[in-house]
Amino acid sequence: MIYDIEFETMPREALEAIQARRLQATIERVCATVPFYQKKIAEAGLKPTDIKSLNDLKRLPFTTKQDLRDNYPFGMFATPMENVVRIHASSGTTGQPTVVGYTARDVQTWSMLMARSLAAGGATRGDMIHNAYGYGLFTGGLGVHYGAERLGASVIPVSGGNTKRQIVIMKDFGPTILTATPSYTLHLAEVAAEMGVSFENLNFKFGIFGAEPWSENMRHEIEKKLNIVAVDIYGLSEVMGPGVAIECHEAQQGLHIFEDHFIPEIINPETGETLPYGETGELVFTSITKEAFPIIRYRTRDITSLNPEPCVCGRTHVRMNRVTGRSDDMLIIRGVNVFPSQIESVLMEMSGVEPHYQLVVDRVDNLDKLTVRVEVGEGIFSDEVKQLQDMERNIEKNIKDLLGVSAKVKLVEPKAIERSEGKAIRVIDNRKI
Ligand code: DLL
Repeated sequence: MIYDIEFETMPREALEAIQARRLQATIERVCATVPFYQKKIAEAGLKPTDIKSLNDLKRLPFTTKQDLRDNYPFGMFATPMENVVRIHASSGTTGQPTVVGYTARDVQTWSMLMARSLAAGGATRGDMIHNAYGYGLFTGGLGVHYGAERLGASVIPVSGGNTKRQIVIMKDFGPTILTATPSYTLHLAEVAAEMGVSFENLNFKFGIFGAEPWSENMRHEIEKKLNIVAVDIYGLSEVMGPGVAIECHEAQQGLHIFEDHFIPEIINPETGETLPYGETGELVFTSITKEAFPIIRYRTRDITSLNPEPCVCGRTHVRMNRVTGRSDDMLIIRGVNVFPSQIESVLMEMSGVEPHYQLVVDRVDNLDKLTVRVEVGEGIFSDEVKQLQDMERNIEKNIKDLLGVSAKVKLVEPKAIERSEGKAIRVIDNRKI
């Protein structure tokens, strides 16, 4: 179902006219209210009135995570605090968190975009949504929650954690849609199995998963284990939260970006040059309707490409391909660039391997050493040592053949890798310490 048929299927020309108008208004606004933008845009030799068309976007300076940190906590807000009704913050695993604010109208816009997203992912008014994204400063829980209510679905605000109780709720309430991170979803599946609950007997039809990179093979694994159709949802606190882009369940092939609210660009991360559709690079967003926390050409660090092909679902908004990783998560192992999701793809191709893994990078004698720890099923772990070793060598060979990087694979017993209730920690890089 398309929630907002007028805007989601708008002809490109009309959409671009709206974007240009909203962009102009946003630039005028930030130059009038945010000293950071005022200064930066003036330094680039521009006046707000110079931004007349979408082509002028490229003339504007980028905004980086560092800029947000420099203006911590509220320096980037474009409205007095009395108009701010909600505050969220990114997790800030590396350095200071980023703090973002919303006016009442921003919360309404976000709810509407989340209602669009949930509908694209298969939800309708009649559905019951089991929302296992964390509630709190993280945008996942409340983002889905408000969208579900806006759509008119019933939402169970279960949040992350208390996993056994979640399974009981699934059994007793019969929710039809699951929203969670892909890694927590796998943990839910595992705990359900331990409790003797089969997803075949639950009511789930669709799952809407995101907040961390996951591979196509992981999607197949989840769809098989949960007996559902799984779609990918993308977003980030700095731009809004979840609901910046979503896959439609009809195609399951790339995420439609809600371009009437956000203008995407792909740039070469080294040169800053804007790349054409189809080329892979860093995703950059400009928000064009936000009031409290507008953001101009924000460098997300997420690596992907844009696909302008028409989609079977009828939406005219451009699609971004699955995010393969963040440029700052990219591991450079003896000069070879590898993303955790590429390793994940190789692992998920192997039979007997479970979707729980961790990459450990060390530097020994000035050489990078990558160890891939991956779980295998109970039956396999109790097999003979020789068989396990053969399997390890086999995976190492596939990683080398497909990604060109040498890794040491260590098969570990079930549950050896810590489970996450939110975003999984996939990489332990001991080189930085
Ligand atoms: O993760 C918002 C969100 C909540 C998205 C729930 C989807 C579902 P942050 O905590 O600010 O916001 O983290 C944003 O997470 O820049 C990406 O690196 C990563 N990310 C988010 N969604 C995806 C996805 C939320 N579908 C950062 N695939 C982003 C890959 C994702 N990475």
